[in-house]
Amino acid sequence: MAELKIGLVGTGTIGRTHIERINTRLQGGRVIACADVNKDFGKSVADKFGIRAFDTPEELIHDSEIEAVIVTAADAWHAPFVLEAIKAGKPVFCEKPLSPTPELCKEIVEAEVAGGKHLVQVGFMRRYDPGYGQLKSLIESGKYGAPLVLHCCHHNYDDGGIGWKTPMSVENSMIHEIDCLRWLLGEDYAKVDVVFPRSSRNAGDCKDPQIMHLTTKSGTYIEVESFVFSHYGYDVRCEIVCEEGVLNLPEPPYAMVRTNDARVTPICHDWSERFPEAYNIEFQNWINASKEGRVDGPTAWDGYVAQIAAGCASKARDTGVSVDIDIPEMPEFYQK
Ligand code: ISE
Repeated sequence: MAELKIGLVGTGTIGRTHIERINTRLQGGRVIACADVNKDFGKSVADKFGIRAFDTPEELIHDSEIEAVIVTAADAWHAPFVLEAIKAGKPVFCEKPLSPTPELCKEIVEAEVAGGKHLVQVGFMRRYDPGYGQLKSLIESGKYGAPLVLHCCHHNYDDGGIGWKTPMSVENSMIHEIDCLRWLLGEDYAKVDVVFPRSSRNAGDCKDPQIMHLTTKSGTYIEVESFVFSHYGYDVRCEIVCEEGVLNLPEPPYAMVRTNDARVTPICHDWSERFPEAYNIEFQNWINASKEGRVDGPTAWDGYVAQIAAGCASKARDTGVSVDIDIPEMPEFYQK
């Protein structure tokens, strides 16, 4: 089968890692072109990878040579480019979030449903992490009974360099847990609140850490601790207390070194070091499914629902009270 000809829109860090990943490590697809709202920058990235440059993302999306689109532009640009790809009838992979606002996610859902073709996949890559996959199989085996409480933590080394703001802990960081835990547990959320413990002296004007509490419709209780300026490493943990057992997300298998009166086991520095396998599997699946005209990853509906929950979490954070999460009924189009 011929290689899927992919065009990438938004040539920032994550976009460039996806070009590199697809063109050097994966099979069946090739990023043959890119574009950026900053035309000259997009051109410099195209030159670096030896691929075609387009003057505008819209021209790339509608070009007849491009068979599928990846959107890795800044968050606010996701919806316009995804809608354009739907208009062009092309499979489109959009980095998370589908859009920062639930209203625009809804517009994407409506456009996809109206077009009658499954085209949109959202980049919630934790669903492809083998560790989370093991947790899902263990839950679904039923061997340990129902999940009752989840203790999760999502620590970044220090994202201050990119102008981190207090709302981003929910909207940019814990959005991963919002999607992944809903997928893991197989149910929607009922309510959320967010609290601020004492803030770290390293967090500048930001409230950091932040703790988000989610309750699912069946009453499973989740706490997620986000600590962006952790100043020690990239650390993602998930412990699931079930009726007859406790399940823990596996940690990356680094060797322990005995040195200088200490036992030392490294911790990853950032997401690219922690989740490379998840990204590889995610994109290989996306390429394979796109060639067969399918979407078998997180859908536009998942992106929309995650954004509704994130919107409620943001409201809870800003008002200091718990917020009910109302999820509309899933259209038949998305029911498997
Ligand atoms: C970033 O955008 C990511 O997606 C990372 O996975 C997350 O850990 C980080 O907090 C976000 O800023």
